[in-house]
Amino acid sequence: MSVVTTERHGDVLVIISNNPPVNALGAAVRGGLKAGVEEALADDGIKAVVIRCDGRTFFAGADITEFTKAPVPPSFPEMIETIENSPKPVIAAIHGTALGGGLETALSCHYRVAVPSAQLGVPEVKLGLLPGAGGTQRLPRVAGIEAAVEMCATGNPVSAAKAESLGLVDLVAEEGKLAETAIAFARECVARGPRKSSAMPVKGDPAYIESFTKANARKFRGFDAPAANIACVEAATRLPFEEGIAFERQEFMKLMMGSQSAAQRHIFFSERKASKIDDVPEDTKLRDIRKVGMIGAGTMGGGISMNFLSAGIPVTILEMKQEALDRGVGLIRKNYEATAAKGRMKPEQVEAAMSILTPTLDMADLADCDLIIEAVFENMDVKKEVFGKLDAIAKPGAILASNTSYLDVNEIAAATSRPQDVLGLHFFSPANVMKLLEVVRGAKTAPDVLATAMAVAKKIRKVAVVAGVCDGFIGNRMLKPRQIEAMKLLMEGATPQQIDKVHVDFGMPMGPFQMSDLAGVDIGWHRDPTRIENVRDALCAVGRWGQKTGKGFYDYDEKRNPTPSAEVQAIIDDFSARSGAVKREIGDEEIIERTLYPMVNEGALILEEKMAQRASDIDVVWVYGYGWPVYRGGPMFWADLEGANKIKAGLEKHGFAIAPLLAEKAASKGRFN
Ligand code: T1G
Repeated sequence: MSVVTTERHGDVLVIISNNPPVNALGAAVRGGLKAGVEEALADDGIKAVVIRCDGRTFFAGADITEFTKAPVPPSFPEMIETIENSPKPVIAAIHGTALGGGLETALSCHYRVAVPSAQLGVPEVKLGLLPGAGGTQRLPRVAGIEAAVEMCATGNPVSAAKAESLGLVDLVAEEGKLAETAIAFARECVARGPRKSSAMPVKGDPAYIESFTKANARKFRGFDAPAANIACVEAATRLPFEEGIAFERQEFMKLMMGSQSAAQRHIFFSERKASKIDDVPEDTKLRDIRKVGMIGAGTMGGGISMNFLSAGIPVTILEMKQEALDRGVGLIRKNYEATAAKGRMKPEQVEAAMSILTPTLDMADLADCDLIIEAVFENMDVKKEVFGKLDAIAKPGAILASNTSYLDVNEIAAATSRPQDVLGLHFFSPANVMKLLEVVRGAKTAPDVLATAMAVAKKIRKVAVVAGVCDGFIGNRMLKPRQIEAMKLLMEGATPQQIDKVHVDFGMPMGPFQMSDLAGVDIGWHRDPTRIENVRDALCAVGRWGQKTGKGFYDYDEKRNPTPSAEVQAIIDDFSARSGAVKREIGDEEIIERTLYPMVNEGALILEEKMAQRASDIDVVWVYGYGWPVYRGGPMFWADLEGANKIKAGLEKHGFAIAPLLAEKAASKGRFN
């Protein structure tokens, strides 16, 4: 059956796309829309046209999977021109998410009707692209310069109500009455006739573009696409429409041919691929997760709880002492209220979330929970004791999860009589903010438990990646060689600020030492200030525990701005002298070779040991868990661009043992992804 059909409703022809899952505008859909409009023009009995979609959403954009294939006509411009040049009014009926080429198709229509729940946006910038079907030229004419530059450069959608206020939507229909409302509205438009967006004057103040660009310079640092989007909108303010379209096309092709868009599209699909478990059928029956138990109301326990509360899932939170419990519950409320103060949450939503949080000091209150997560002190004996007790209390079939960041989940599971119900759920701090969730699969974790965990992750809006049981799972395991080498480079003459700058210039949000100060230099420290065996011990011994004490590898002012410390440099120099290391000038390239290449090497080992299902999963972990620049696609995608042979040579130069899989890729000029 054709993905696009037409229905005649009196003098209105309705063109319907049915191309699940998101009505992507692949060639068949474009062809169907063009043919539908031509059918309407050839029929004198038809006075107006409605374009709508079956399924969950209006067109969600071009079919991204087509980008790497030979183009199939009709092209977007051909389809868009057919619609816009129709002498009979064409109305877009929008529900779900009208995104990218979908919104551009709606903009080529003469009028737009949407239901209140609809979202309209041009998220191409998130794929390293820009709206390449006239969006950057029509939006400034229909919605105004301010909205256009914000929508194009950030990729954030607007609601139907906002769209109506902008003039992007002409009528908001009642939920469930979109089709009939659009048909009736189409009839009203017959007398008004077609209204071409491209013929409208650009509205708004071009000066806004410069202020917007300045205000977002930091956020767009390193990305190519935001600037290109802004340039296209700016072109619309001074060029005739057709010249603006030509400029847009030129800028679109530049981005499409660049590595950043390939990287960002890689992450788009990799994020979705990560949710699939290769050896667990997609139709595996899931366990019902209606109530969650949280053991530990500290920073992690509170943050983890918020994810479930925000998704409307009740949480019973357990602490040992009333004071700790009260502090934890208070911190959850404080975090919600801070979000509400920024306008990102309504006060009633805060109360709704808090109303389904049940604090307790009695583990027996977790007996009816379907999923119980522990976030207690990171010590194996403590965790085994907790799971032993849980085993006696939790109902049969409850999923028992540890939030451990590196401990052996199999050993924890062995402390229970139900290892098949045990796995790791490694949240990243702050747990209510960071998107990444490493789902750690124990040797005995049941397939339905794993599948349920992945489904719950999606429900609480996390990006989940399955990891095997090894020290540090995926992310922290790759972080380790980077931190070790960074410390060695200090002994050989590099400074913390030099190493951090190389990483920040690469696109990371911070370097190894800034990260250490943020997380806490004292993590894993033996806490004996008289035992000083390395730089870290020496820093901790003098209270340099990181940002939380106002000083770590750097000194911090009240706004937590870092400045290099002479005291730290003296400590480094002292250990360097004692280590016998020969101090020398160290170049940035060597820092990359000795801190990023070993991560790729570790990633290759992770793949060989099947601690990750696929290289793209490793990329997702680093983009969502550590801020690896999405325009570089993750460590393994970046390694493919660098070339395995270049990475192997760089590692050999510095005496690293080469992972067999990396050696294999180098020899065969193969790629990880
Ligand atoms: N093309 C192809 N496949 C797509 C797709 C697209 N545009 N969007 C989604 N999918 C697949 C996705 O891979 C997944 O596949 C399934 O649909 C469900 O998606 C010319 C150049 C619409 C908000 O950037 O933001 O138009 O894993 O899991 O969470 O100017 O999908 O099931 O096999 O994400 O409900 C611009 C991208 C394209 C929108 C729905 N459009 N999509 O989210 O489901 S470029 C976008 C999304 C463009 C023009 C330019 C989301 C969604 P599978 P999902 P969801």
